[in-house]
Amino acid sequence: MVNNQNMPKEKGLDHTISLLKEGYNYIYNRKDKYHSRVFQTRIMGEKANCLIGTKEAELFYDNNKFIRKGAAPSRIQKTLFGEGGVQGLDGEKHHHRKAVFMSFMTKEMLSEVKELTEMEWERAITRNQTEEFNVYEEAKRVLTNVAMRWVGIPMQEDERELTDELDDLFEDASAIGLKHWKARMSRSKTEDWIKQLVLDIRNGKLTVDQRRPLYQFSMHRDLDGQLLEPEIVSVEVLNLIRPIVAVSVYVDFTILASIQFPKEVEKLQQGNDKQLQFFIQEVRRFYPFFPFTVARVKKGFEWNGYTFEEGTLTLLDLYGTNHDPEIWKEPDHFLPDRFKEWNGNPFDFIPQGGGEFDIGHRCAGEWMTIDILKVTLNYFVNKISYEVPQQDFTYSMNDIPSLPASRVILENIRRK
Ligand code: HEM
Ligand code: MYR
Repeated sequence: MVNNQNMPKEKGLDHTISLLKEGYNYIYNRKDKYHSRVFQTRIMGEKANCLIGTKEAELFYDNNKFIRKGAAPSRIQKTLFGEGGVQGLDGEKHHHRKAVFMSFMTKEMLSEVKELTEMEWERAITRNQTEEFNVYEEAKRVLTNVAMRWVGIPMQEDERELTDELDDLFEDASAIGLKHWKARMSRSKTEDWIKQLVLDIRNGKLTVDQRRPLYQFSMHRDLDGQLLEPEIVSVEVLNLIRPIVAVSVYVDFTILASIQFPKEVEKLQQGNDKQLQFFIQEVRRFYPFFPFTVARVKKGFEWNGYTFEEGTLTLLDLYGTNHDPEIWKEPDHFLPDRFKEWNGNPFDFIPQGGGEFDIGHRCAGEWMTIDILKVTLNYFVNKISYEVPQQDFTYSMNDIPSLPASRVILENIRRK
């Protein structure tokens, strides 16, 4: 049997350290080194194929060739994703579970997210009594409140403490040592708390809005007609709350972009929806956030002369594909108007995954992410004014996820 005869291989026993060192650029750097968009390396003690590019993304999202079962590293499941959730399902089971997520992404429920987001920014500005306004920290508080209300969890006025647990799940997703353990503890704590709500809803002790995800997941039945385990409901509800809070990372980069590219901000002053959309799309293309996604080869196959062996872990480079010069002119320039020309190809612009929503693993919350960011950008550009003190806006390419060093500090905020 041909054994990866043509696929370039990185020599050595393990390259996890290089992956951590080079971070978002690891796969991209080797594309240039090997002059190939497909190569093999070894990560966390096992063989791993790496892919980057449009055709390669199309291959990765072919459900006949790749599956998700057993793909995400266990430490990522113990922190970021949780165990037993939609990310690790395949085939009919995945389709059935994913449909629940997609059923929340209606025009009406997305409008509610937009209204909640603007309302929470108003509250954040009102409660801020200090000179300094830390955009990232405020965004996490704003979006925790948005997430709780939208998901349908009975809540206090302001869920400040909860923010501190939820951010551990994504800020320390790739951390090692103490931070990793803290993230695991935060996951157990938040899962237990939601599990109790599920039990209370099921035995009639707690009444919640039936249209909303907490109730819908609590009452959802699997393909065999059984209610989901309360633990699984908890994981799926957190699969909504956690990423809504994580949009704060993009909020921070959005406000950073508005400071760094003032010429582009001039185009936003009428609150024109299309221009806001182009700006947000470029933020999601340009700044580093979710580095790559993972799957396993379902059954051995040949592609472009390369052999993909059954079971092999496979990484698709999301950040790198969004910076691929074969797809994007001047990929390292921030140019929102490039999206005027973009044809909507589901495999070339993939900050939140590619392919289809319903039968693939593309991010269920992509439209919501764009909506939250558009409302936020419009609010900061057109509804408030502020000063920007000297600070350190640099961000690292090997912290995953990355953030501007100063988190973006604003001063003297007032309504326009
Ligand atoms: C999946 C990124 C926000 C819910 C994903 C995937 C990525 C991603 C890369 C995996 C794609 C794949 O493996 O093929 C992001 C980023 C976000 C974000 C960078 C910005 C914060 C959201 C929001 C929600 C959400 C706001 C929900 C309200 C999900 C779910 C999945 C997912 C449920 C699993 C889909 C599946 O396995 O079928 N996201 N996402 N995400 N995302 Fe997001
Ligand atoms: C979410 O909470 O689902 C959305 C944003 C989280 C980004 C965290 C980035 C860490 C990704 C680590 C690599 C994942 C490999 C499967």
